[in-house]
Amino acid sequence: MRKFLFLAAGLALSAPALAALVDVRIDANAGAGATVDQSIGANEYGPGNSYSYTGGGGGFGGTVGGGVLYMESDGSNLYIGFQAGNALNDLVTILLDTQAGGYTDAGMNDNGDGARRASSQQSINADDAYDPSFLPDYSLVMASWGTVLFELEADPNPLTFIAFDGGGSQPVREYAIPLATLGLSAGTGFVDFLVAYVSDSGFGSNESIPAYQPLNSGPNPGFDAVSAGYGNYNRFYLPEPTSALLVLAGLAALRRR
Ligand SMILES: [Ca+2]
Ligand SMILES: [Ca+2]
Ligand SMILES: [Ca+2]
Repeated sequence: MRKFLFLAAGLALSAPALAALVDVRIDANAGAGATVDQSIGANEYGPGNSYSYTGGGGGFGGTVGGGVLYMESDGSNLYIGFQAGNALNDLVTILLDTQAGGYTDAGMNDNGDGARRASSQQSINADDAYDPSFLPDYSLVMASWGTVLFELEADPNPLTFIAFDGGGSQPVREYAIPLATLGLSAGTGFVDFLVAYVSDSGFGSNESIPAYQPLNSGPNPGFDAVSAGYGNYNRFYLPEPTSALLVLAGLAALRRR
C-alpha cells in the first residue's frame, strides 16, 4: 500500500519535484532474468536491453561516466550488468537502497580496504551527500580483481562482508544477488541505486550513474574536503503487476496529451 500511494503521488507531481530520481525502469517480465556470462546478449536486460542506465563525467576516462549499468530480475535474483566505458582500473561502487532506513557517507567510515573505503566514503575526505530520499543499505564494488558485496554499517562498525567473486572480466561484468540477500522478495519492491567511481586510495572521480551535473561538470573531487556529492539516483522495479500496470497506464496517459 505504501508503494501504491507513492506511485500515485509521483504520477501527479510535476517533473521537477522528482528531479533527484532520474531514470525508472520496470521489469515487465517476471520469469526472465539475465545470464551471468560476462557478456550482454540481445534483449538480455529487457526488450532492446532497455533496463539500462547511463551516466556523466569523464575525469577518470569515462569508465563509469561513459558506461552503462543494466538491471534484470527473476523470482530468485537481482542481476546487475556493467558495460565499462573505458578500462576498469578503479572501483565501480554501486550503492543499493532496497530497504527502509540506510546510511549516509557522513555516517559511515570503513578503511579496511579499498572497496570498503569506496563503499563507505566515496571521495575519502569529503562528505559526499546523496539525495535525502536515497539511503543505501548495500554496496557492490566491481574492480579489476573481481566483485565484492557488502552490507553497509554505521561508523565505527566495519561493513559486513557478504560475498566475493574473483572474476575480473572487462569491459563487461555481470553479477547476481539473491533477492533475499537484499531484503527483497519476488514480486515486491524496487531497487534504488547510484554508481560512483573511486580509486583504491579514496581519490574520488567526477563520474557517476546517473549523471549529476554539479559533480560531473567539475574537477575530480580527489582528496578534497569538499565534494558536490551524488544528488541523483535511479530506480529498478521488480515485476509487480499492479504497480507496473499503474505506472505504464500513467505513462501512456502522458504520451496521449
Ligand atoms: Ca525479469
Ligand atoms: Ca549475460
Ligand atoms: Ca566521502
